[in-house]
Amino acid sequence: MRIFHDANAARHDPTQFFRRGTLIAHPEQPERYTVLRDAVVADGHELVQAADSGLAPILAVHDESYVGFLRDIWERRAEVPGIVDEVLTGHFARPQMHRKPDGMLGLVGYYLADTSTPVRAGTWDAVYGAAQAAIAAADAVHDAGYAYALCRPPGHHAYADSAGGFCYLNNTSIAAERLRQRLQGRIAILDIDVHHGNGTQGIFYARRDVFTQSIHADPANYFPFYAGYADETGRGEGQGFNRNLPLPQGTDDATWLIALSDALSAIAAYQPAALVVALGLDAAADDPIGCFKITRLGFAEAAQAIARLGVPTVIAQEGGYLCEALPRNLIAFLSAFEAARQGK
Ligand code: SP5
Ligand code: ZN
Repeated sequence: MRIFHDANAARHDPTQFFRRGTLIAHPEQPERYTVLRDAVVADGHELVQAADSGLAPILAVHDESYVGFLRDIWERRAEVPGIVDEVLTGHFARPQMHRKPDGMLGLVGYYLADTSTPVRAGTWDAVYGAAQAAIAAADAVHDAGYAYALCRPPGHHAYADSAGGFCYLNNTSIAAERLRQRLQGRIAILDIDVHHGNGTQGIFYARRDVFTQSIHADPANYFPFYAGYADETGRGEGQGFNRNLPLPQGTDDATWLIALSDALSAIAAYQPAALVVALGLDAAADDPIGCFKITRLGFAEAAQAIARLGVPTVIAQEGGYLCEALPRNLIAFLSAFEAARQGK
């Protein structure tokens, strides 16, 4: 399978984040990229540096001033008094506080939704590269039928105008919108990261031309808490085109695969021109921040079932944190997907 990546992925290097009163090591480490890259290369997949398609496909999903903020904030950090190694904020805008300030100090709390998304020296280059990997994979499915985007940092918690949950640009959504424009057809997104794809839901919530579904841990007591419930089904003309399948913490392969099969039936009924799989591997049993018990076999079965839809598919990397199973689960997923497509 072709693996689209950008060599700048490792340049985003968050060190710590503030979790319930304590600073802990940041789980979204550069090694996630190198471990996954080395594993796919060792398994014989073809590594391709993503072409640079510029800002236009990013701006097709994201707010222009938000993207400008992400691109420029490191260079303009002198405007945020006291910043040394990273731009991070302890103040946050809330929905009822709807004034957008002019100054950078206020803007950091307007655009960054939590303390998991610092901006450091290499952040923009990595974030931009991750989006380009998603775009390049979308452009590749025309002839290949499927491709994998090794996106880092991940994207599905990023809304049109905010970063959060380790995410800055919504790579999955950027790929979906790119496919929609290129194919002039309806696009389905299937998010199997253990966390609800709240940014992706938000981006497409009022649209029916992109059908979003997410299978994840019940947000009642799990990140992202404020979205991801089963009664969130879309708005306006998008009513009925968002679907959440929350599952209890501790969910195992059997339960997860039943929910997956339910989601796949809905995709088949929608008859999309293409599919984007938001592939979080943090549903894995030994993931350090996950809460499901998905095994390597579970990921392989999921890949096989998804592949059997026979729809052109972009697989975009979302979460999945450093542990022994991380590279093994990616290889299992990609191999099973490819084998099912090639009728093996
Ligand atoms: C893309 C993605 O998977 N984002 C996840 C964001 C989760 N944010 C909450 C993290 C809580 C981290 N707990 C760390 C425990 C380390 N031992
Ligand atoms: Zn996740």
